[in-house]
Amino acid sequence: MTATPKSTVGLVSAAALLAASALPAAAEKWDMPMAYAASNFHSENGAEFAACVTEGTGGDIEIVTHPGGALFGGAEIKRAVQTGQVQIGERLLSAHANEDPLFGVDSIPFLATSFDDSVKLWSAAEGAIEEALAEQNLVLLYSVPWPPQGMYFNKEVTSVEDMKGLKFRAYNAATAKLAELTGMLPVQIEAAEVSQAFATGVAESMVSSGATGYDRKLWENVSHFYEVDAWLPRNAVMVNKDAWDGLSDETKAVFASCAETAETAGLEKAKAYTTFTLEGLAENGMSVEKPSDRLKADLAEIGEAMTAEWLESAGDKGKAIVDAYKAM
Ligand code: PCA
Repeated sequence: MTATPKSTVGLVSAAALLAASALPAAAEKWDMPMAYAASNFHSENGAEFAACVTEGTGGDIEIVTHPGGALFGGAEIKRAVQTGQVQIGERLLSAHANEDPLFGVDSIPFLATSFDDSVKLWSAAEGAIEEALAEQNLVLLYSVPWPPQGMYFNKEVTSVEDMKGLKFRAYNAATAKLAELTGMLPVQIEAAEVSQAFATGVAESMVSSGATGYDRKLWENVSHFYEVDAWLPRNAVMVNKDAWDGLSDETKAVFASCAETAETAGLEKAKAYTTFTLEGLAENGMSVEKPSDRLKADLAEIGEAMTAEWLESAGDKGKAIVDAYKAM
C-alpha cells in the first residue's frame, strides 16, 4: 500500500508530539506497587499523591502507581521496597505483624473501632512504627485506614457457634487468629484474589471492610455482611531508605507535603467509601446488618483473648502505645 499524503501528515505530527512530550522528561521514574483495585479509595488517593510529587518536583521524580497487585502482589510489596526492587510502595502494615508485633497494633479487636479512634491510635503508634520501619530500611510517608472491619458469610450467623468449620479467608495474623478462635479454617488470600476464592469455594467467610467486598463483588457468592466493627487496619506508603537518602532536601519537602495531604484526603475518602460501599452491597442484594447481641458478646470475648496475647507479644513498647491511646 502507498501512503496517502494524509497518513504521512499523521505520522509526522505523531512523531512531533512524541518529541514534544519527551522534552520535559522525568529525571527519574519511581514505580509504586499497590495491592488493591484501581477504583478503591486507597489506589485513587495514591494516584493523587503520585501526581502531587510528579508535579511538585517539576517531573524530576515521576511516580507511576501500579494498583491491583499488577507489579507486585500485596504479599511481596514490602520486601520489594525494602530491597530496592522498587523505590516506593503501599502495603497493609498488619500483614507484617509476624516481623514486629507493633505492625499489628491496628488489628487489635475492639480497641479502636471508629475513624476517630483509628486516628488517635495511629497518633499514639506512629513514632514507634516509623522507628521499626527505619530498622528495615524503610521511610514511612503516610498511612490511611480501611473502613471498619465486618464479617462476611454465605448464611445467617447469630453466634460464633454458627461459624464452626467454615473456610475463612485471612489477610494477616489477627484475622487468622480470629478464625482459629471461632473454629473456622483460615487460608491467607490477598484481596486481589478474593473473588476467585469465594467463587471456587476456597473461602466461605472473611473479615474485611464493606469496601473490599464491594471492590470484589462479593455479592456474587456471599449473602450476609455483619457490621461488627472489629478494627480499622491501615495501609502505609513507604519509601526505600537508600532512594530517600538520595533525594535533595527540596524534593524531600515536596514528598512530605504531598504525604500530609494524602493522609488527610485519604481519611476523608475512607469515610465516604464506607457508606458508599455498604449501600452498594445492600443494593446488590446482600443483607447488611448489625450483629446480634449474642454474636457481639461472643466476639468481645475472643477480642479480649487476642488483646492480651498482643500485649504480651508487643512488650513495653506495645503497652506504652495502648496506654497512651487510652489516655487520649
Ligand atoms: N480490605 C483489605 C484489608 C482490610 C480491608 O478492609 C483486605 O481485605 O485485604
